[in-house]
Amino acid sequence: QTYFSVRMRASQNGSHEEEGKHISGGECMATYHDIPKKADALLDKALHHARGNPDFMQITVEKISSSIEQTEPLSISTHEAATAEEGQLLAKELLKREGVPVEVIDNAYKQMAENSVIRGAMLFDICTGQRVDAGNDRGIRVSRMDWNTDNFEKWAQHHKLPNSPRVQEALTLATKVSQHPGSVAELCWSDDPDYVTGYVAGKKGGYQRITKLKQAGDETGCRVFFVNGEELHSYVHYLEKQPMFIQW
Ligand code: PML
Repeated sequence: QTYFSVRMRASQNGSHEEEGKHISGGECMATYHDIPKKADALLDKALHHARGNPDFMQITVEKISSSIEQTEPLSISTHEAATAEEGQLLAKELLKREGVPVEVIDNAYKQMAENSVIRGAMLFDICTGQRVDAGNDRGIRVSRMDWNTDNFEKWAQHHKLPNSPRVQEALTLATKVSQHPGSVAELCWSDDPDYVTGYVAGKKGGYQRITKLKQAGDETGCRVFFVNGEELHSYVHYLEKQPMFIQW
């Protein structure tokens, strides 16, 4: 079976050349037959985003020639946080438990405060504490992963969780990232001003949701990967190019 990577990005005041204000992005993989349906779902996501109406939208469809890996989703847990401060304290604690040194966590938060609008993920090396991706506002975009929706819905029902495409996407990404031996932990919360739940993901604790990591109305999101002394080129190649299906 041949699959295609289908991805979307949407922005305001953007173009092919200019990035503009990031509104939305999305990833999936489709058979030739399913390309229209999957592309339409991504377009729908771009058109109905709480960050605003995009005026530039791009859908890229690309045939996948490497073989597709398959893996089970990370285990999931949810921690209730009454306030964003409480949630952030817990996030730092969970990152420590995954093996990220405190100084490295502190440095990541410092850099986050300095570069608030990064579209992809920032990478930090846990040995040096340094940011190791190109260091610009682009970051690294994880691509070529998907989780069949029927299978996800069964999984969600079994775990008594809402059938949310947002959880489906985030858990798909977190699972792919954590599969790499060099990945230590991920910290993420949405740039959607209406969505305050985020997570810490890692090999020990799985996908650990925290119900409040920021104030409602805040459009600043975060996605950080903590990595362990990896050969960066092959690590980034894995994130961007290795196709992966999640199957429960
Ligand atoms: C996003 O929407 O950009 C990330 C959402 C992360 C949390 C999803 C969840 O588990 O509720």
